[in-house]
Amino acid sequence: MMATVNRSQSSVCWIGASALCLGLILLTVILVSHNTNTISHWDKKYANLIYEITKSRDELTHERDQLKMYSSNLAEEMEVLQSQYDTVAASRDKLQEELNRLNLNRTVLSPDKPCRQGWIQFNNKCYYLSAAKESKTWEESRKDCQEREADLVIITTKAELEFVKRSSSVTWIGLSRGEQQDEWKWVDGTNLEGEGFWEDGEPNNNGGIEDCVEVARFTAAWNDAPCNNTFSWVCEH
Ligand code: MMA
Ligand code: CA
Repeated sequence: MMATVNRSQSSVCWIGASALCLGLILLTVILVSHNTNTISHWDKKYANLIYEITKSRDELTHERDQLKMYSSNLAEEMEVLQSQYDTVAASRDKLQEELNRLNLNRTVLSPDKPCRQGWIQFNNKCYYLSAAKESKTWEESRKDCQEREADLVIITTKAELEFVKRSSSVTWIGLSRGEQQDEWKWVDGTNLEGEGFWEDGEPNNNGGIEDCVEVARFTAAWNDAPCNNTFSWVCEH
């Protein structure tokens, strides 16, 4: 009886121990497989992430290269536009000048304001004095006056000569050599009558090339000088 009890007791013990062992083994298997699953899950996640990031980087690189190309195209276009702008601006300035000139001619003249804008009245005539920094040959000066619907000044009185004299420079007047060596002709085709207002010793035709007449800056008297010299000038109308 005692032996039977002992045997069945040890059997129960064995079964319990086996179950415990089996349980432990199962637990280990579950834990290990779970761990393996977790690792491969993260690996996949990272691989995906790396794939996505690489794709984004490649796309951005492509976009950057395209933007670089656009930017260099734009720079080229800008250069073209800039040069077109310069051309247009230059022609605008020219037109503005032309407009100013036309407006000057359009100015309504009246007995109390007989001279155009930019012209000076002196004893019932209107005079244009060239700008201080400008200088031209005698012919160019005359052409400038004619473009202003006037001509180089014809001097008839000492007072007019004083008025025409420029303090800062030599001034062309509308007198030049005629057909004869000692003949002097005004721009209106008339010959110089009388003595005129020559400087002492003038006209001397220095070097044989002095066919045009200027007013010296200090003396307010005439001198014959080479027509190709460039001086200030005074127009009259
Ligand atoms: C001198 C004098 C003039 C002449 C000029 C030319 C400075 O004046 O001889 O008669 O016209 O020289 O430069
Ligand atoms: Ca001279």
